[in-house]
Amino acid sequence: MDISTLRQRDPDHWAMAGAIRALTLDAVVQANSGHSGMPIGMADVATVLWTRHLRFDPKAPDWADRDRFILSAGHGSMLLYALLHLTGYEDMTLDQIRAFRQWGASTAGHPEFRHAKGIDTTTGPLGQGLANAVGFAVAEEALRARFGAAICDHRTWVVAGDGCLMEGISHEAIAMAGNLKLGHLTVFWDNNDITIDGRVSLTDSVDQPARFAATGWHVQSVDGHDPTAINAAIEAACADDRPSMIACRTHIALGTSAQDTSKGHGALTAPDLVAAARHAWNWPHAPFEIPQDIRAPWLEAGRRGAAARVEWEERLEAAKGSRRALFDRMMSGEPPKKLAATIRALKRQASDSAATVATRKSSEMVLEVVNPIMPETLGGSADLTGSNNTLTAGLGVFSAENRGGRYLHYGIREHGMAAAMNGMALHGGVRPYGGTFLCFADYARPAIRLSALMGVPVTYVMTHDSIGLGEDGPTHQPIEHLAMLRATPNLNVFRPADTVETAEAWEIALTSQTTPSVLALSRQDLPTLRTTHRQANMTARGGYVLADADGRRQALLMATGSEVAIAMAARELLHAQGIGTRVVSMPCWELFEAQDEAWRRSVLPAGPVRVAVEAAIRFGWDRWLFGERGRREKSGFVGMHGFGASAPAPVLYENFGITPAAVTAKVRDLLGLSD
Ligand SMILES: Cc1ncc(C[n+]2csc(CCOP(=O)(O)OP(=O)(O)O)c2C)c(N)n1
Ligand SMILES: [Mg+2]
Repeated sequence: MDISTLRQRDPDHWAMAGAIRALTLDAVVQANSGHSGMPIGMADVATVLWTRHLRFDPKAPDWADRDRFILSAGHGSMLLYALLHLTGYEDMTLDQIRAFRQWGASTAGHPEFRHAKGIDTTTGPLGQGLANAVGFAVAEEALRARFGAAICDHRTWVVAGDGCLMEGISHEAIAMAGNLKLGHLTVFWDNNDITIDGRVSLTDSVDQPARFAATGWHVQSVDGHDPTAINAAIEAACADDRPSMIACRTHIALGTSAQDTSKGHGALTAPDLVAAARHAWNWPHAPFEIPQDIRAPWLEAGRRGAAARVEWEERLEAAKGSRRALFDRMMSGEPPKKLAATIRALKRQASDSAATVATRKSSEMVLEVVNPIMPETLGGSADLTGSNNTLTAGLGVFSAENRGGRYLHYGIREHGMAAAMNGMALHGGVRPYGGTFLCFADYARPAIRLSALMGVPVTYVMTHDSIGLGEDGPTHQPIEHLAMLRATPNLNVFRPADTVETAEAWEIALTSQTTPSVLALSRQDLPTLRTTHRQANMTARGGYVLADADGRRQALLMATGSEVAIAMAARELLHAQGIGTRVVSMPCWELFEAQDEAWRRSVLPAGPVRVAVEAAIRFGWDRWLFGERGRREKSGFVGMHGFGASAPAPVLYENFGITPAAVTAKVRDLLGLSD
């Protein structure tokens, strides 16, 4: 690639793109780490998009109807930071760019949601941003269907690298987008033929344009350094009603001695390389200096969207009362006021009827009353609708033909579903929930982690939560999954024992603003244990006394979900033997941990022997088997010690020794009583 030809082809464009390249080089040199090559290679595409097409207003960065720009190739974070700075986002100061990758700076190694305005999602784990974008585009379509194009009509743009497209999640994402005909979604593929280990051909010979075309996308290929061609491709993408992929042939680390090599991927810091690159780019300015005549058109680009934003505000202002109020409430993420009363009514009814019901069914009962009063919910399942009980009457199916539908058939794509739900939640205005089997949390794990890291209120409906699912056997029986999920910071893992706790867990999930939730739900029927109605949401306490000891308290049983009933039966047996036993239901460890110590001590007082009962591995239970401040209580665990097996559930519980009799024996043993 002859740099001087590029420089002369469109000098004004070249200078503006040069500002991105120079800021990238300077920030990486300053940090002595980072990724120089990708922003340098994609600077031309980004310049054309941000100066001519992207609908945004740095003065109103939260504008609901703005376009979303997703840097799926998150290692190229300086591309985004440079764009935000150049176009005038107030919190993306030059000082922040100078502090690239340093403690406390908003300019983290990879873009992090909430660090600065204009960072619409956290990226870095390759492929996630691309799949988030599917969710953004779904949310946009859903809100447009509800509120009309006058209120919601924007686009989602993605920059994806070779890595994003190689990751398996990309296939789930593009297949969903193609099937759903998400025409407001455009992906720029940074087709530079380089990854860390070398040329892409080392590992991959996929015909990417053909792959996208095969999944229903509109596909174009352009020279990624030709602003005219890029512009024409963007216009064609906007004119097509399919999602668009623009393969941008680019040169990683363009104009440096590392160009077109994997060396160009990482931090370019060698002084001679840096000096030579600046010379080749014709960028004589001091580090971090953007001359006024180059900054001015960038700031002008940043002002392009202001008029559209003001017009949009006027249209929103003109929208009639209740519609306007609903839009505002949905965008705020606040649940409707009616939610609390609705949940309470269901709890009362569940306590009164005291039915025996699987908690996956309880969850459906909750959704049946919640979905009609929360038009923001977007439900779905990864092809397990009838098992996850996630579809309620009247939701309608979201599809290419029906944007008003509120249920997504995600297909067998747990990872894509989870990442898309992140995108929906990040977009705002919708509240996603999606189902699969708890065991397949593994397939969704990278995106669940990002829900937690970003703090977005996605709800994972994960049924078939133990060996209690029975005959499907050990491949389907989660054993270590609760521990994995509980180990994840900022994730509420609920394992409710009955319909009442399920309703309470849903209430917390649906009111959460910054914490995602997992609902671990049983396949098998469970008795109602909360038979006396209590207004208070006891699940919000994380753990509470379900039934106290008769007489002197000698034993304390802790359990979750389906095993709470086993603990209650053990309590009966122990009481018959004169052993006073308290049962503590612990539907959410994270919320229990968040209570003050006084609450935890009152629920789990020192003294009695402790036994935890859960049809999963012990990992993590020691936190509760020990007393507060590490005091050792006499304690034991009744649960799983290895993988499950294929057999009817009662047979499994019997053979794996998770029974009232086994709990009783454990307590007696701890008390030093012989059988
Ligand atoms: C899931 C995941 N795996 C591995 C990495 C580490 N990683 C960061 S960038 C990269 C190479 C990506 O290649 P490409 O997308 O072509 O980026 P380019 O080298 O062109 O900038 C890898 C393997 C990652 N960030 N995420
Ligand atoms: Mg590459």
